[in-house]
Amino acid sequence: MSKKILVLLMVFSSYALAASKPTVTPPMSPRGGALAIPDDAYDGTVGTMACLTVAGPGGTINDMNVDIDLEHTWVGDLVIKVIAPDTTTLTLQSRAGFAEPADDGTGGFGDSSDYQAGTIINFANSGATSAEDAGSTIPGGDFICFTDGLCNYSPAPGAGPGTDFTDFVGMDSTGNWQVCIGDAGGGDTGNFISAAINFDVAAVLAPPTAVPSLSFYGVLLMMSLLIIMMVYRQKRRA
Ligand SMILES: [Ca+2]
Ligand SMILES: [Ca+2]
Repeated sequence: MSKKILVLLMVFSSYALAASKPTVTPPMSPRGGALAIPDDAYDGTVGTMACLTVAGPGGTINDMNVDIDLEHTWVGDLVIKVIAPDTTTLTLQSRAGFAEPADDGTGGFGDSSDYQAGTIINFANSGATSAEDAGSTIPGGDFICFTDGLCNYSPAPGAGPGTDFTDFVGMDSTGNWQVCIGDAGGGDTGNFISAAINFDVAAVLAPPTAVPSLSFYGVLLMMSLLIIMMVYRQKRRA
């Protein structure tokens, strides 16, 4: 192979490598501040919930999960949701231990276990326990995660919107996300301490720089010219 053709192939290979897209996982999103969860206020609307905002990092979502720190008695009162910037909503937990007929905050009691401050509850598709079963293995008044060691839950929307975190796959993560907690039963109260959304997104690529591009037909044309020149030289020597 001539030196010229070798150089041409090396240039072409470098363009092919530059076009590959890496995948990155950005650092954990910042946590918010503590909020009182309005007692017995939940009616299915976001306006009746305590919400914390988390900024999306940008990039297309491959997967995501949510960490929550809250303190509240009687988990059966609570509805927890994550809401995308375009308002796509996934219900993470809906009144554990109570088969609510509708997502409107009416009826039922559910499980009477508690959430304790400082124990981070993770909601992910890989969660070992359904969020509907939170507290089901411990007596009422004992603490979920702290007492039973069960801190990882898969979403259980119940009568609420959404299926699981695949609802967000392929979506642009840019913008303000909300994590919200509502309380649907009187008497038991608590606070929403912090939330983090852990995004796994495809890398946001920098805008292309002014590198000249070689199209397939351009390469073909250059190689054809090169071959014609080599044949012409051979003929002249002969
Ligand atoms: Ca339920
Ligand atoms: Ca309550």
